[in-house]
Amino acid sequence: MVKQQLESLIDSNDAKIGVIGLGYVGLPLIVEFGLKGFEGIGFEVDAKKADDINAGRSYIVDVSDENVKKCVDAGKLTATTDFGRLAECDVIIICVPTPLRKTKDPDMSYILAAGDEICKYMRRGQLVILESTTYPGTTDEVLQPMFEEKGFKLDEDFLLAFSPERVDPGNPQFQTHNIPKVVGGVTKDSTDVASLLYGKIVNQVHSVSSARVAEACKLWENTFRAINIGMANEMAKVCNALGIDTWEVVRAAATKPFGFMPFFPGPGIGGHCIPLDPHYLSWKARQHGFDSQFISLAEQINSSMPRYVAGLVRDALNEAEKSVKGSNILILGVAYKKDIDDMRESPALSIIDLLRSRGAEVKYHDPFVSEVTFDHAYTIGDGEPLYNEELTDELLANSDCVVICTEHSEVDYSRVCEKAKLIVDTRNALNEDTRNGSKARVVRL
Ligand code: SAJ
Repeated sequence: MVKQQLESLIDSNDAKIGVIGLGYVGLPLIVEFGLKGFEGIGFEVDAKKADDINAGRSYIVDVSDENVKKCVDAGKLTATTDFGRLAECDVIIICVPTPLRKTKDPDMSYILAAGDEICKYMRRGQLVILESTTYPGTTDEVLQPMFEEKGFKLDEDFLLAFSPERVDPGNPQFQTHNIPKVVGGVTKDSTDVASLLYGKIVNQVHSVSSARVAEACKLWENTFRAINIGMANEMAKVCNALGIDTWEVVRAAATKPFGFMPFFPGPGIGGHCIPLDPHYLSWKARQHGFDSQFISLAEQINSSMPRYVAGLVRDALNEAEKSVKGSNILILGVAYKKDIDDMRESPALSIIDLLRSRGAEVKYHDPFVSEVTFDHAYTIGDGEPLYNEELTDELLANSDCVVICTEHSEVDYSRVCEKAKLIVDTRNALNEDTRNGSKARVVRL
């Protein structure tokens, strides 16, 4: 049976590992296998990425050029756009994007494309693992039939499992080797062999009884965050209405040593996980006649935050007898969270759009983001990109309002408070001393 054959190859580190998609999930994964002595082939549709890898260059913040080069030079890593080489692999791990369509429905096109490529070159004796975040049932309802239609039988000819990616880009404490790995096979043989494989590169493998359990686990993790962030945002609105300092409340609640986990209000949620993953779960639940209200309520509250922040700006300018229209507004920090350059789903884009639609002249400063482009989803303005402005004293002094959307560590907030007239702080970036010593009026979420 294929189980024994693969177990033997994995035990001896001779299993050849194929990874489809060398992004922030796939590249760290294939390099981790390479450093542990497995030969890996990375499959990319982007020839430039493949060329970079083969030249020993990394384009992912958590993967060093040194480690890529070490694997390439040792013959443990090759990147290619030739999917025909999938036939050489004993293990194939799919690490492709799972975005949402504009209708908030799952976009499975990348998984289907990867499945099609695997079908073209599949041979007996392969283990296929899906890591892309997706709705429960994808592995056994979508991928399994694709392979069986080619005449392959599960357990006899191939194994199939799901293992959620838990990569947290830029996290200094947790990387591939020390993040527990959940593994669920469509069959027990699949679970056993996939767990044996990951046990070669991670300290802790948590095997579960099915691929669906593993798929649901990942969505639970990130839906948990989306809902709790939504609650923090609603609490900010309540505290604001009651004239209570939101941040002081949540900091006090966080002193509870059990039964509480602090989440913080913000200008909305960005990134490629939290705004999207819950919709994979609610979409699937709806197929079974269940309406997951928590997910839609969290979405409503979280996506209301940009408009709420624009309202804070409007009211703060009004206090200074100014209108939004004609005001110079500086957005401080546009990335979706601090100290990274990722703009995906960043709420700052919506805030810029809303302020521009009310006639404000909007500029931004973000040390990590050189240019902000507005796709068709952001209709206001002439669609021209915005470019990062140098944070000069003059820029601060000429701004009628500075909106802190992302609290990058390297910004000198004391200088911002010294030179600006009005600050709307959506991240509690200004500590009490800075706020109390501020020449600028400070309004907070
Ligand atoms: N946010 C808040 N308030 C909070 C926490 C986050 O407004 O209390 C906002 C952030 O500013 C951001 C969005 O929500 O715009 C998402 O933030 P996040 O901290 O969840 O960061 P992500 O999107 O990078 O989430 C990733 C996820 N990792 C994986 O899916 C493998 C998530 O599961 C991790 O828990 C998270 O990183 C993390 O903890 O850093």
